[in-house]
Amino acid sequence: MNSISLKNKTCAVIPFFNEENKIKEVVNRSLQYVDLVIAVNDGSSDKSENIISGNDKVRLINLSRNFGKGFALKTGLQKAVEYNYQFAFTLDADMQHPPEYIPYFLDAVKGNDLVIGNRLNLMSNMPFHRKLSNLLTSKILSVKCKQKIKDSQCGYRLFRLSSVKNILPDEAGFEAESEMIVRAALNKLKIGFVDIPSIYADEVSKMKAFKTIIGFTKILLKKY
Ligand SMILES: Nc1nc2c(ncn2[C@@H]2O[C@H](COP(=O)(O)OP(=O)(O)OP(=O)(O)O)[C@@H](O)[C@H]2O)c(=O)[nH]1
Ligand SMILES: [Mg+2]
Repeated sequence: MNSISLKNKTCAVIPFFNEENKIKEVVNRSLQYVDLVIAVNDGSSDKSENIISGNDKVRLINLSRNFGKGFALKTGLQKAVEYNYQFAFTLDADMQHPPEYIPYFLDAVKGNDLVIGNRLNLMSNMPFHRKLSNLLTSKILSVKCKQKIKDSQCGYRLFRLSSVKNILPDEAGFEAESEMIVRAALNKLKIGFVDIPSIYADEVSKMKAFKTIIGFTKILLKKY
């Protein structure tokens, strides 16, 4: 086992795909709050791989090709479990998830197994089509999970790693984030939420609407 593992509690898993403009800032700002960043490069074809390098505080995992955000998240979370961390954050690498909110998540994890960022109370900066898709998918997943899921698509999350094993996703794409919520509800994990702002700047969304709708439908129909 890695020598850094046993003395530390909290790490951040940051999957990234072609984020050369933002990845360094996300990693450095996260390191103000966590003991280790596990950065998962999902087959980026830009310069992002060369922009961050592995060291005592950063584990860089280079996947052999682009597998999808879900697969990269699962790889990073499994690594966090292997390193014996107690908690793992997941943050997007496009700077939409300000690491400065990490302390609020750590507060909210008391009594919860999973804490999810909720952007839907502070939506003024969110593009209209994103407001619509986030509200709709959150309503649908709330019905599926038989509990209020305030923001089902937010990737800013805090996982209690002792209970993460049963909720790791099978799906490789963006739909994995919905799948983990369904699995958490089925496994009776406690899910909490923390209000965070919606941040949209110059980043270009990598989400493909058709593929995402198909993926989400698959999560709803899947046998668990
Ligand atoms: N590992 C991995 N990450 C990805 C992939 N595509 C996107 N991402 C990352 O997932 C995060 C979210 O991607 P976005 O395209 O911004 O999707 P989103 O934030 O859900 O959607 P927007 O609201 O449009 O920004 C970013 O940090 C991306 O780098 C991928 O194929 N693999
Ligand atoms: Mg984004």
